Amino acid sequence: MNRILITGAAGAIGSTLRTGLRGHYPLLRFSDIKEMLPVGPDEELVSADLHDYAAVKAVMTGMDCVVHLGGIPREASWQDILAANIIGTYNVFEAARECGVKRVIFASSNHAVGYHRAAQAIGIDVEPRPDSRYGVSKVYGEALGRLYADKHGISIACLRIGSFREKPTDARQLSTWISPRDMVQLVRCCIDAPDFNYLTLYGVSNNTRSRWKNPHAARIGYVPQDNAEAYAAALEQKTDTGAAAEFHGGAFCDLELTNKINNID
Ligand code: 15L
Repeated sequence: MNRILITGAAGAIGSTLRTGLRGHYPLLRFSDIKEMLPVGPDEELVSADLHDYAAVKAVMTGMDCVVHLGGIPREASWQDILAANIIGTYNVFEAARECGVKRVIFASSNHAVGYHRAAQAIGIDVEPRPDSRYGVSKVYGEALGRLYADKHGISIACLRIGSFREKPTDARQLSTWISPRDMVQLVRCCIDAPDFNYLTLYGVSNNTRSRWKNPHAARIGYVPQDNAEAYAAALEQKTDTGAAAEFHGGAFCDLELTNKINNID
């Protein structure tokens, strides 16, 4: 993989990858609708609205691999999720197919499986249990990835990213945190790994309290270096209550909740 496109490159993860991937690939093309830092060597900056198929196809042309971070990274209205995460993600996979891209790395989220009980450690094969419209858009993106892997032979990695932060900020993140340097390593492993058809990975650091089993990490050589436990003393008391405490998805599970927690099996 020599020519890498990053969508949503102006966001938090995209900006970290811009620094972290620099110098490792002959061409890095960064796309966003937002303004980005000035261009560096071996970098191209392009503006593309993911909702506009022609624009997505134009930025995809000539690429070997796409890291698709673009879209809304939190809960939002259906109209906004539809435009950015549903239509935008379809445009990315379809343009990848049309342009002969070999691999797509899709930024999914733990919120695709957020309504599993936190008391239960989960692996990659649990049923989808989205905790939000945002989570539904990530389940959909994973399903699209599976379709494009099976039907069109594009190599796909879906990253169920946990809490990407400089440092963990609350008790939940003692299990869900992924550090910037582990995020860079994870994406590099996905880009560099030899052929694979379809992989699901949790995007999480080497946290002692992690509740996510990550069997495909070894498959791509991902060995996270950071552990949120180093911050435990300061954060252990910063716990959630209600649904946010009960389920993997944390606060997303409380948003707009009208059901009773006990009714969720
Ligand atoms: C996500 O998917 C969000 O993009 C991020 O802002 C965090 O809220 C994270 O999940 C999390 O679960 O902590």
